[in-house]
Amino acid sequence: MEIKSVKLSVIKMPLKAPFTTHLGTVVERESIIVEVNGMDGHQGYGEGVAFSSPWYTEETVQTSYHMLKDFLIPYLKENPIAHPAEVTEKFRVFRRNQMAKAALETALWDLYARQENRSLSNVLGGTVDKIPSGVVVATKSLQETIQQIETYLATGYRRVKVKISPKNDIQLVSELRKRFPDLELMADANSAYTLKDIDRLKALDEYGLLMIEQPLAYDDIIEHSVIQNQIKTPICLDESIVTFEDVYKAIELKSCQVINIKIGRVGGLKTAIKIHDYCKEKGIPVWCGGMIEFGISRAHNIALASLPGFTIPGDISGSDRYWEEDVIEPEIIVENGMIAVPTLNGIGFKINKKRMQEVTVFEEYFPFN
Ligand code: OSB
Ligand code: MG
Repeated sequence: MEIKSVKLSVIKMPLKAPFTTHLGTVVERESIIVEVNGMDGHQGYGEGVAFSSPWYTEETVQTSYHMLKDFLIPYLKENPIAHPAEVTEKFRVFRRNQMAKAALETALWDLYARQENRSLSNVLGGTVDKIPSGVVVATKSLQETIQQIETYLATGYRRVKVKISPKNDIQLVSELRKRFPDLELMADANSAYTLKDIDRLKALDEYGLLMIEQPLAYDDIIEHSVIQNQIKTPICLDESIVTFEDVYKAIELKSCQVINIKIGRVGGLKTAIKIHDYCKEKGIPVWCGGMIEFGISRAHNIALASLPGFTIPGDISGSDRYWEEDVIEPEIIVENGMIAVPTLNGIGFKINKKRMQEVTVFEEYFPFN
């Protein structure tokens, strides 16, 4: 792949409404958009999904920018690749920094697919032409949560996820069950519990949740197996899965029955697919997680979620879930609870140049000659 230059753009946009977990509230999203320019005139796009502060993982927008500018882009310049599947192995010389790596790796996949005149879904091995869409409701009050769920159900979303902690869990889940007895409902704890809370987690077994996501520490695998052994509701791991080896350990130890795959958290599409393939072989269902992202990352998620092991609706909602106006066109839309997998080349969306300009706070070019 002959590369002419890479461009990094830091963009910033307010969310339509605050997104609240027990760890804090997100009101504004800052991201790095990576544009890779091929010698042949094609472009590929990727999106860094680290947040402005390290509340979800240790990376931030600033650490990602530093990694991209000072290590990953110079390394790619000095070590040309023939195919995007080579990038992950090459980047192993730099430890971790998964989201920074994924931002550049995903842009190279998009560029490659466009150069091949194929959709990214086709290049990755996608097998479906539409994917089911789930939505996350993360508000401060029960009242707001109920209102939002009603709105999203009316627009067709198939599955709802709420955020729980020992402060709201039983009350929230039992109220929602009364209101929405048949709803495909799941709960994400973002590490709000410890082993001492086992009784609270056992009590949640009564409400027919699809799964409980990441109840224990963000870096735990062993104690999740202790909990999973004592509750019926499947545990899904999110934060604990940062590498393929983490998946191997979690499955061997029976720490979970489901895995949430986020391209950024695992360092790119290559590892995401490796995890998907392994989970499929082991009979572990996977779904695609979300990062309150813009359209570029959303488009990569759609392509990934078109692979056959993604049997559970992911946190892939429409552009209008979070944004007044997204940075891609057309925007991502949910129809009857489904999102169409694009058939156009690459990620299948164009950059909305006008919107990009409005939200860009900083940009920088890195020529390869
Ligand atoms: O834990 O899945 C999570 C958003 C930001 C950080 C972590 C998580 C989330 C979500 C997905 O819950 C939200 C979305 O993108 O719709
Ligand atoms: Mg989660």
